[in-house]
Amino acid sequence: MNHHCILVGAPVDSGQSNPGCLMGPASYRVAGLAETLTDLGCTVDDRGDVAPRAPAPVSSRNPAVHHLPETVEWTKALASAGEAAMAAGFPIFLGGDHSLSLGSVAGVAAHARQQQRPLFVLWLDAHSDFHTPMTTSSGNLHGTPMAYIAGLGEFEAFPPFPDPVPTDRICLFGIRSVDTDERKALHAHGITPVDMRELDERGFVAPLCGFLDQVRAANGLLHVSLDVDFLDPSIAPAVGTTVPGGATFREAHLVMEMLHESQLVSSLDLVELNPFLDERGRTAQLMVDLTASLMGRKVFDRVNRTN
Ligand code: 6HN
Ligand code: MN
Ligand code: MN
Ligand code: MN
Repeated sequence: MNHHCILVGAPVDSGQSNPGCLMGPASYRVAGLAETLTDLGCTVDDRGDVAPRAPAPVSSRNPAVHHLPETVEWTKALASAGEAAMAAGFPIFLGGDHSLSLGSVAGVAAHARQQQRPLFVLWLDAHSDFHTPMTTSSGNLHGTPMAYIAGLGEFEAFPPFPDPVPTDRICLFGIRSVDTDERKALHAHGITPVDMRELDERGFVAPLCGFLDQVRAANGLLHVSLDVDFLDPSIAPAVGTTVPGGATFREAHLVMEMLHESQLVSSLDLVELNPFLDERGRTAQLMVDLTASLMGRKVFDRVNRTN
């Protein structure tokens, strides 16, 4: 794992309808993300917030879709910022709603292609985000990045995804809200999310280890996209799309600690934080603490771990 962290602010608010995610990057900075990483021995390069170009007048054939031009420009700007950051270190994208991953993962994928390394994606989320602009009924484009990354479906004015990630390199983890059209598409493409039912039954360790083994065997790069709503709303209220029954405090930290021990993660999105909905900064603080666990913070150095 690269310990030169590149912070890429992505104050994207166009992919959903609950204003406030644009304050996300500022909230992470106030919560001390850079200082926390520095304390862990990382070096930190905060590149500030990405600024997209003025949107061109493009419209969707689906009348429900809103802010398509803005989201397309964010995608382009974040793809180039992301590719540059990958070349320099370990990018952490500070969202911003989840539509930012249309761009962040595009940049990461372009870098992976250049390095001739297979890219894997771990999607920690209540939702599968597997709509396309054609199938979304909410019109919220934050519900689409996973299909874009997999290269599936029509994405209208968006640039073609650089190097689509095959479905067997994608792990949707923590899922507990899937729309009808998403379910059909997931079935059609043979994707079985690791949903909360499976995690209840098998625990978090075995499914995650299985996926990490795949990444290791392929010498892959691993992008992790952490949506605030992966977490249970009782510990992470600052998100517009809360779904009950999410990961607990310890389950979420365990995932991050295991990711750290794997040494496989090469980039990270922190998405969907809406500071306007937070309670005394507790969700922002939790997201910073989870990032710290991913970067190696622990209470005790364990030796001889077997899994
Ligand atoms: N997220 N499936 C719902 C929709 O509006 O398409 C919710 C999407 C949530 C998006 O998790 O980033
Ligand atoms: Mn999401
Ligand atoms: Mn979500
Ligand atoms: Mn480390």
